[in-house]
Amino acid sequence: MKEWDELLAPYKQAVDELKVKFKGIREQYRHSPRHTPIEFVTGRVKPVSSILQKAKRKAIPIDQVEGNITDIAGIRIMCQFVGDIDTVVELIKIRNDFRIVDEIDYIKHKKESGYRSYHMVLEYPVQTIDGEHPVLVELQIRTLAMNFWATIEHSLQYKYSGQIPSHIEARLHRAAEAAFRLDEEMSQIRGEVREAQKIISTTTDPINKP
Ligand code: 0O2
Repeated sequence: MKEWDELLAPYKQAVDELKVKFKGIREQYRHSPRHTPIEFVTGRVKPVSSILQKAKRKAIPIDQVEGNITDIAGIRIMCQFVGDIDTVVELIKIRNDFRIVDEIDYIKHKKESGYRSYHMVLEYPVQTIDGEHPVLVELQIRTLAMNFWATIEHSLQYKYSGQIPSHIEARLHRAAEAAFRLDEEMSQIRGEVREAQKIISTTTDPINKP
């Protein structure tokens, strides 16, 4: 079996390249009068300890993690509004620099924990000195409110080693619903928010100043 550094190198390259590409989409919107559906982009390669834990939990032999663990490379795209998620999904679907191999809508079908996000698994061709090396990348698209909830819940999962006490779990469920209501409320006043943001960007951006 390859050394971890060697195995993870193309995943790191995929994350670096995709971050540049998705940030590029955001920049293109910034230079157009249209609202940008992408607020910010993050990415990471899963730490070896987490890969080993997941492989153990899913009974995947270590030499078969590639192809069986789909989130070794992960990209997260955060959006202001729920409707922006559909726009990002459409933007992803018209691209031809990767292939979509799986799609899971955890927004329409939230997870039992209360987790919401739109997941896609991409097969991304990394160009290496030995030729093309396709790797799987998990793309998570979510609103800022969904991201806030998922980040907090993730740290609690970590703190309690996956066994969150039931009274905290119940509060997390209520918090997930509150985050969803916040997204719904914001969507209702989306037009107002966008107009305000347009005014701010034209008065604070020196390029657009008269
Ligand atoms: P990390 O630290 O985010 O990298 P699973 O069996 O559910 O663990 P699976 O079947 O590979 O994972 O896919 P799934 O359900 O799409 O989950 C993959 C990732 O989605 C997780 O990665 C999380 O990032 C996110 N996610 C899924 N469910 C939840 C949830 O209930 N709460 C939070 N906070 N995030 C979730 P990892 O492996 O947890 O690691």
